[in-house]
Amino acid sequence: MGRMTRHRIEIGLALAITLAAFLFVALAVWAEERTSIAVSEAWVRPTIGEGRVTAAYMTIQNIGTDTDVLRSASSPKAARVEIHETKMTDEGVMKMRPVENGLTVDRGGAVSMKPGGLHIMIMGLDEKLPEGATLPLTLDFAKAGKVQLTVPVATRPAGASKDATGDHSHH
Ligand SMILES: [Cu+2]
Repeated sequence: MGRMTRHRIEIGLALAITLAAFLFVALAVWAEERTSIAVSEAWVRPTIGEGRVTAAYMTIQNIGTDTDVLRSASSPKAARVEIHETKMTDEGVMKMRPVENGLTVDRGGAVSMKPGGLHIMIMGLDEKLPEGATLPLTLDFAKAGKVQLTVPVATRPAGASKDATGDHSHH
């Protein structure tokens, strides 16, 4: 009798594991289908002194089937988040301004945000951002919807050494 019970438990357990495996695969496929945006090498600069302003950089890849537009960004830790572009004016002065009508990421393409160029401007932070901390950031795309990120606070991208040897963003 005791042996029978154990056997049943084992069968039950095997079924549960199988079911869990099926669910896991189903969820993974579901997530796969919905993912059309891949963000890599995201980093945000530490704040300086009592400053509560900083900028975040990253590479946004569109691995979906349609062109998408990054419409806005937000963070629960910041009052305002804007998509900015730094450009040299005719007078030779570096100036940054908000990107009008969102940032287009072509199908199969990538947009690289780097110091001196495109960046995500973070204003009105709740607190200092020391190196080693993280910042929650949400990107809102026209097609892909909201993409949640946890961005490490650092003075350079985590995969910085990769940039020196080659560039994976060209296609
Ligand atoms: Cu800016």
